[in-house]
Amino acid sequence: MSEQQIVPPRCAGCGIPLHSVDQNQPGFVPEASLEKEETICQRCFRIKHYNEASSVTVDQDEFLRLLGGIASTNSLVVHIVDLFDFQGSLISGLQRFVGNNPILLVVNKIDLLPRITNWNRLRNWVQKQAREEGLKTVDVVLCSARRNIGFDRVIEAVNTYRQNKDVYVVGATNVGKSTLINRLISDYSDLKRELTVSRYPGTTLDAVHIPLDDGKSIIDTPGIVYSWRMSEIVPRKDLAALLPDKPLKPLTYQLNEKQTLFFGGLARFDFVEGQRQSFTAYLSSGLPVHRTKLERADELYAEHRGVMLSPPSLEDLESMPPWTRHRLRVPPNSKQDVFISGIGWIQTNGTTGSTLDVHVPRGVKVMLRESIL
Ligand SMILES: Nc1nc2c(ncn2[C@@H]2O[C@H](COP(=O)(O)OP(=O)(O)OP(=O)(O)O)[C@@H](O)[C@H]2O)c(=O)[nH]1
Ligand SMILES: [Mg+2]
Repeated sequence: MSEQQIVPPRCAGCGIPLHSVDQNQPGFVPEASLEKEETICQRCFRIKHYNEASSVTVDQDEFLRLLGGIASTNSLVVHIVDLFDFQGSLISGLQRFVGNNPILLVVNKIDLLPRITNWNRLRNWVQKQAREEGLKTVDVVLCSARRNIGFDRVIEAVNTYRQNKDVYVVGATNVGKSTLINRLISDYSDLKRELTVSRYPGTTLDAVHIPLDDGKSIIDTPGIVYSWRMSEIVPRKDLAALLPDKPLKPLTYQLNEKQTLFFGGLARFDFVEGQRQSFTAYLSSGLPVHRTKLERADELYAEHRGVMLSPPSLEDLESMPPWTRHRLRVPPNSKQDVFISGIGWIQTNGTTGSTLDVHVPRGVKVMLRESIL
């Protein structure tokens, strides 16, 4: 008890220690608010009320210490992954950090997939992908925290595996950890409390312990920053165009070999070799697609980048890493996705195989995967 009195109070929205010393430091609150309960810091206030983009980044070593500390606890680990950026947001080495604690994999943002999705098939796909990445889980649940879809199953699974333990919610930035916990709080306790959520990655700054009625806690954690995610690389003002808000509308392109698609100015997709076939792109509708001949692609980019081929805008081009090329070979008779972290994916439909080049800012994860749909 006495220990609690000497630690500084923390922001109820993002977990940062509160102070009233310097307005420009995260955690600032006017002195009068310091003594109140459930205070939120000025930054959280601005995110909540003005949708402001926060520019604080969490020290990753600090974060890994927090994650590694879970190994010595007896808890349930809920790992949240963003379905739109599955391979970008999965923490494949999570088991190493959390020791013997069970991991429940919650796949969030399923509202972004077309309504006609075969959910059983998708769940099997998730299980297989997680296994391939070396992640052992006790169960897999699909949900949409924001749209309140599949939440009965989330609660049922948490109840089943929690067994009077604490619950750590972990994941990459922006996958919806805080949104999901806000829903859990309203189901598990009478607390009138709301964690800060925002469209920008890096909202939660430190662990936030939320007491449950049985004396245990749900713990929100800051998101891990993966530099291979496009959402960590693009300027913040372009995130709205990049991150989908509504169900993805598949766009189908009949392409001959030697044709190219540009996805804004963020990625370029070359159909280098193969028989004429269709490709189905699942992207945010905020990202304009331009089609051209492969032989004209370099020229088109040089002429129109930052303007017709945007985001990013001209003034932000400088801050982006240069593009690198990934060569992919799709085997015959296989339905695969070209996955580009943060952009979405392009489904291949050909029966004869193909050779593809994908150009993206250096570091962004690009891979072929078994088709999600
Ligand atoms: N489409 C969709 N968006 C969601 C869903 N859940 C959360 N989001 C959105 O994802 C964004 C990030 O949500 P947060 O809850 O702040 O994510 P977080 O994982 O806590 O992020 P950090 O604190 O930065 O690690 C917000 O814009 C949410 O509205 C969902 O089920 N579907
Ligand atoms: Mg958060």
